[in-house]
Amino acid sequence: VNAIHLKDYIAPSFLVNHVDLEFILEPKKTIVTSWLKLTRNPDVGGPLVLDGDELRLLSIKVDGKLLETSKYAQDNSSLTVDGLPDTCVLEIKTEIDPALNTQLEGLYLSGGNFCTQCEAEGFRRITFYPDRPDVMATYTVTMHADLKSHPVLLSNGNLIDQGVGKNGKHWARWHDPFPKPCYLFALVAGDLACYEDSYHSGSGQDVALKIFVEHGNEDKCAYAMDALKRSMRWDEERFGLEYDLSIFNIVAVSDFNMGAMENKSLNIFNSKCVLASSDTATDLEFERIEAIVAHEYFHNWTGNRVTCRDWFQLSLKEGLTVYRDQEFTSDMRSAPVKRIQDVRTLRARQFPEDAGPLSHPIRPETYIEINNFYTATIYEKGAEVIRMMQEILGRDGFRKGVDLYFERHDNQAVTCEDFVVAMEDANDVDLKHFRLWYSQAGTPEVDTTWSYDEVNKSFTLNLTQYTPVAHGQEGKRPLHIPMTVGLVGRDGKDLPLILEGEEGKQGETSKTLRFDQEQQSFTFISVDQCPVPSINRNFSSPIKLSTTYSDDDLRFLMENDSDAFSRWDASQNYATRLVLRMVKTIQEGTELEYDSNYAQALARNIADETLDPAFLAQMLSLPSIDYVAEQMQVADFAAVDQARTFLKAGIARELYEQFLELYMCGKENTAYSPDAVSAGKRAIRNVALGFLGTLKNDPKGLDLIVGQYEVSDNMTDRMAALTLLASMEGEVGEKALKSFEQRYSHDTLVMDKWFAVQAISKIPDTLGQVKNLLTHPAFSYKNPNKVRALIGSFTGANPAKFHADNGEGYRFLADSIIHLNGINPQVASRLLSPLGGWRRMDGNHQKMMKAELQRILDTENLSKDVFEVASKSLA
Ligand code: BAL
Ligand code: ZN
Repeated sequence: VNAIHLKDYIAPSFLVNHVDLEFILEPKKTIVTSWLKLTRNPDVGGPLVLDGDELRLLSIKVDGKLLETSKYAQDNSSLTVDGLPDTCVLEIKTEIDPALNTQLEGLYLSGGNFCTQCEAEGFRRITFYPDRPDVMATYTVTMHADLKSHPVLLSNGNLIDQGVGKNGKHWARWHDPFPKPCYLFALVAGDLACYEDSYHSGSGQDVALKIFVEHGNEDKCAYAMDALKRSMRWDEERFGLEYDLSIFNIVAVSDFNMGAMENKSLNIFNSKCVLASSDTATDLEFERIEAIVAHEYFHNWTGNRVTCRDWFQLSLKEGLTVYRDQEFTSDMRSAPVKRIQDVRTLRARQFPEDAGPLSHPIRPETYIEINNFYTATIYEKGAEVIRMMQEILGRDGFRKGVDLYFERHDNQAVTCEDFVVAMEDANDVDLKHFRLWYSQAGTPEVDTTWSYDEVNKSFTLNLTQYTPVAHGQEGKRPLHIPMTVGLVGRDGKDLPLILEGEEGKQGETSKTLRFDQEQQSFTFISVDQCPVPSINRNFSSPIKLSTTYSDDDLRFLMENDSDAFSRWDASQNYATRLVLRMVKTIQEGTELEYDSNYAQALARNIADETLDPAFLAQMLSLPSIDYVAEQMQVADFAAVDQARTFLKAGIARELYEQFLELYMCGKENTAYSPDAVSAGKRAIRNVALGFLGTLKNDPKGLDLIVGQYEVSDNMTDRMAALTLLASMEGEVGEKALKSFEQRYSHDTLVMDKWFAVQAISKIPDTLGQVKNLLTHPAFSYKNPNKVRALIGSFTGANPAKFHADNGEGYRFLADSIIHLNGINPQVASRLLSPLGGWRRMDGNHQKMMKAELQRILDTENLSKDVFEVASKSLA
């Protein structure tokens, strides 16, 4: 298996000026003809090499003349044509079988409809082509299909012609005037309903907006459409970026590897990320739909108009676009709550990745299968790196940099370096040291100590940074870390900050320090009392912070920090500390003791009526089992689960009345609305219900949960209750699950939730239940959503069960991956990561996990996707 290296990049030998494509669409036999207008790249010699995967070549012509077989050579991944003139039209006819395509890359069928997924390298499964993002061309696409079964025919750009043909066929021709790489090509042919609206841009252009869905789902499109219109407006206002065509289409399909895809003017979405109604989607799903619709729309500029030179630059478009969608959500909803959610995700997914065998920088240097690099590092850490630049340059400086980036690079395929240079040039700054974030993997660990000088009234903060050796990368260097700090005085208010050497400056209350050496001290002067420092406010840098806070300091910050993120983080920090102390007690075999100080600090937050309910819900949410276990040298998931449950029940007992009151007072009589304020109120009520639900033998709590399940008028509340019930043994849980199944058996997306809730259940034999569900008629290995809901939820979101001492969880995951390898390698490989965490387990668990990884590697016909992740995990 060959690895591909960034250092080997060479420009393409031929450029494609224009592509004409014709599709004769039949499920089992689709004929694709392409006419490529080629020009030799004057800088590069060599033959034309086209990529191709599982294609049947029918014929090749050059300028209309059939090419003799001696003039080209084909192997199972490429077609090489030598001796071409410097400019010519190459005509290639191929045959493909969309019905057989279970990988869901290239052209495939979902529910009888044709659709495509070409990023990263799916276009080579449609026709022979230089399948690389630095080859950009305009496209004209003609589709022929059966009129009755496939009345809707869509591709990128504008519809320029259409007609009815013979034998019940019809055809349509689309033209996309913007040059694009082939990964942004899309085609849809199917029987779909259309939900329409329109948008009037700031400069007066009208854009027709259409969302295509399976018939019967038209009533679940309104929220996505509204999110789209708000995204379009926001991008004009925040970044001065307007849409550039008069039509924008979204198509929702049930079988999709990713969340969605930003194909030029024809976004294709996993239906999970479009369809929502109060009865079928939770508040978090509404929020996710809003974010993903925005994300794909924002790609029109950051990704499509300016794209990536090669796939090592993936974070150029993904990190930047995630940053943009995060900012959008912050503006639409609560900024602190959004920041907290994003940091939770980063800590849950990216930090472990960066500490594990698949650690890679946001601009990787090598890969075997690019599909394995659509990672939390490329996306979420990539967004953090962009956010740090905005922290360093200020909002206006950052905007100037973005403007210059588009001025220079519109319609080009560029690199991360080009983006950073635009930031530097627009602001006249040097980001030389900052660039290290692009090439150095691993999460920096920052140790802090501090001292207060009573006599000189000065406060000194000492920072030390260290990045652990990550897999395959040694010799880490100190990074340029923008570290935002504040000093909180005894009365809970921020003190003015004046750095030594900056006397005479007006004291701000938050300051971003430039921390760029291994060790650095910062002294603040005129500090008239001993403060508690608030460090890495708003998570100004993606680091792990280690501090010498006392429990009292953490409680103080939990109640006083003016920075909402740091206030929440103090709560997480404190709870993590308590759980870890209890884990030790469990491991030592002594009796657990409950410490009520934490609950009392929470109680004072509950009593603070100025707090936003959505924020309070975050304050009251304990760190996850995974997060706590991540802080241990040797992870002990069972003990963490036990300790966390003990803490949660203790808090529930102590604050019983407060939780009851939160629950009762938050009750609203108005009809469901998915807006952020209403969602925040539901969130706090459901957090309160979750605490009450931990109390065994509390009939009142149980009544509330059962009652909520039965009477709620929305999926958020119903699902919150069902989640609690599904973890209860016996009739009460079974009854609720049965009723849910009956109620929603017609709705495949809601059934995903039904599978997932059983996979994360705490009942004794969760795995047995999951295995039984594999034979449920609604489950299918061919549908990625189903696989993720059932198998992925068990292996990825139920750590205490997955790591069961008998190794059954590991065996189940390996069996699933081996089976899925032959169906959909991308889905199989993404399921693998829990097994990669073996280094953090005890010897017995390590042995079992490694044996399963080895069993996967020994499988015949292993895909590149699974091979890469399994072999790196074991190495
Ligand atoms: N480009 C793949 C899907 C996304 O990140 O939008
Ligand atoms: Zn994206």
